[in-house]
Amino acid sequence: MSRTQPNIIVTGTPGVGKTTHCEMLAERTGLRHVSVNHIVKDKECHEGWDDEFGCWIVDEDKLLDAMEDEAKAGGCIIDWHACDLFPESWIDLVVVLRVDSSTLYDRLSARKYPEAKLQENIDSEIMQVLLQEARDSYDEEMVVELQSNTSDEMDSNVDRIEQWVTQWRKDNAE
Ligand code: DAT
Repeated sequence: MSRTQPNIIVTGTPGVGKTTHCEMLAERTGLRHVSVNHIVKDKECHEGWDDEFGCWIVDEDKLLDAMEDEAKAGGCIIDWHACDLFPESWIDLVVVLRVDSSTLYDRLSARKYPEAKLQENIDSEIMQVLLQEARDSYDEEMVVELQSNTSDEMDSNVDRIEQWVTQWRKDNAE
């Protein structure tokens, strides 16, 4: 069965602006903001807490099971710092948000990240880890890289994705 609403992944290093973008997009498009962090926690799709990295150790099979019905129904804006685990058939667009390292440093310091975690995330952003993961996992036409340093950039990103959703709906109307 084909979806009547698209599924979008908004991904990137922690602090790039995923949650902020997803909330604005959900408001503008009527699609649902699906926070994978919340699902991992609420539906216990994990094998415990990793003290060193300060995050859940995700059980990907459980997570995919927990998300399958919602993804198949369509209309999800999936908010997560990884994208390679989702089957390509679930996804219509992958947005990778990017940010300059000094801006990222300020945002993660404001979150009081421990130094090692902060540095690891900045290195990951500089090395484009998430962009590469997206390009390796999805058709290149599905992946868009957008800058997220300023509110102007955020506004223009949200406009652009909203336009994409409008077009998708036209193209997929019955
Ligand atoms: P993420 O969900 O990727 O961890 P977030 O949405 O929580 O990121 O944003 C982290 C902080 O940075 C938050 O205080 C909002 C701010 N921010 C995000 N994107 C921004 C942008 N493009 N311009 C200005 N501030 C931004």
